[in-house]
Amino acid sequence: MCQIILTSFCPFISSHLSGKLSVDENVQTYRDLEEKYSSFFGPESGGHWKPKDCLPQSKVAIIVPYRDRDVHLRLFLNHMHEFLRKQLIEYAIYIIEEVPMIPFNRAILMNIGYKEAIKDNDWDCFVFHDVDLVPEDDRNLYHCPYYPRHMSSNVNTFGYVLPYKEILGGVTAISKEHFEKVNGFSNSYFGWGGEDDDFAERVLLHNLKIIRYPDYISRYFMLAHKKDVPSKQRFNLLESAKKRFKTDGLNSLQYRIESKVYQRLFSWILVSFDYPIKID
Ligand code: BGN
Repeated sequence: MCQIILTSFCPFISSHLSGKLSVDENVQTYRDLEEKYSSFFGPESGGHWKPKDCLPQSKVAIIVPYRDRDVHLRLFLNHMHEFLRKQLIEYAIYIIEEVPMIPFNRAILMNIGYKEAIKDNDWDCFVFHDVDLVPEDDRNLYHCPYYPRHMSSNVNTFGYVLPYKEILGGVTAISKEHFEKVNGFSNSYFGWGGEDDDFAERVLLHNLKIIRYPDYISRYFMLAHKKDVPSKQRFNLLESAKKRFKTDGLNSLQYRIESKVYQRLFSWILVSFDYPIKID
């Protein structure tokens, strides 16, 4: 006798949501965190979770560019796994780390995260996420609407005010289709600043809009850290952004995987890449 199992879609707005959240700033050890979440993640699950009793409506890869922010990562993992599970989506957290001693390039790390994540699963949505930002309201749904969404528009360190209209940094959700269409991020921005403005330009050049949640939902708490030194080259690069987007991005990305480990709470990918001898 054949048995038919009918499973329905998870609700778009989960009944587990509670609205405003507090941020737990107690730094736990990895061992304690793994213990805390052991009933949800197997030892090599790579921080990949999906609801058991319903079919998730979104498959979301959370891509986190990373270097040297161990305390932030632990606070981030603790906050995000709780937050994401309640939304009843399928998701995984990818930590894309750069080897030490080479100049930081946030955008290359996010492009690599995208390329590696699509090898694992048919993700339809990508949330590019700074490790020092955590959402303060769980009505901030991590999925991809038609247009790219700037999620972190109201950050405590900016007085919960949008700094400028085209900002697309911090936390950004974009569908697979649109990320491919805009050729991902530029690979050219070494050091701090500008790569997100370049990305915004790509998005707008492709006739896409940047959308946002209302202010009371898109609130984020930035974990404390020293301010990075802005790069000097970012102004020139931004000036040539329009000319570069077709040839500088996913289609020109080159990198080496130094290590890839599916840990319990995240997929960890250590990478290296070439960089110009002289960077201003
Ligand atoms: C902007 C940076 C962004 C950064 C935001 C918020 C530049 C380009 C210079 C024209 N842009 O100033 O990269 O996300 O601040 O910190 O530096």
